[in-house]
Amino acid sequence: MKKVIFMGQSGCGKTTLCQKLNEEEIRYKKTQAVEQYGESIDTPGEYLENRHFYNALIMTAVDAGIIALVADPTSEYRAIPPGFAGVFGKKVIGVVTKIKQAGGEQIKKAERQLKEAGVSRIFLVDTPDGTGIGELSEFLNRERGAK
Ligand SMILES: Nc1nc2c(ncn2[C@@H]2O[C@H](COP(=O)(O)OP(=O)(O)OP(=O)(O)O)[C@@H](O)[C@H]2O)c(=O)[nH]1
Ligand SMILES: [Mg+2]
Repeated sequence: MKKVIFMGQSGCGKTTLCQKLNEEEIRYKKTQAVEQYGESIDTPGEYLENRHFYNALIMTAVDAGIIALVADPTSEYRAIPPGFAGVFGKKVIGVVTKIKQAGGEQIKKAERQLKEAGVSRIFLVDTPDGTGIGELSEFLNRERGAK
């Protein structure tokens, strides 16, 4: 089974995604360290916000088959640098969260950021109510089944 690792700025929705995909109750909890949720790996937002932690992210990603870069369209802060997907040498997808909260322009901007980071495809979700989660989940299950 390939694991998926989620990376993105604090509050972008990584833990919520891990809980939803693992069919757990959604409970807010600030992520302090790398955590496993079934086949998902959750990372603290600080790992992406502080370049000193990039190596920790890259080392943690060794255990994963797929990288998911998560972008919060409601935030002006841009944590994912252009070309970031290239450092992993693995399949990298993008996830835009909070699409029910965000405006159309904000969503477009988040998608642009992910494209500039080099992701191969983008999923639009609103995790708590499940919008877009079925598609993401099916994609991940298919990828995980593949060798
Ligand atoms: N409306 C909406 N709220 C969301 C969504 N995803 C996450 N949230 C909310 O955003 C807040 C932060 O979500 P988390 O999943 O804890 O964020 P995180 O990326 O794990 O943050 P760190 O652990 O700090 O790195 C929580 O209150 C979530 O309920 C979404 O898709 N839509
Ligand atoms: Mg978290």
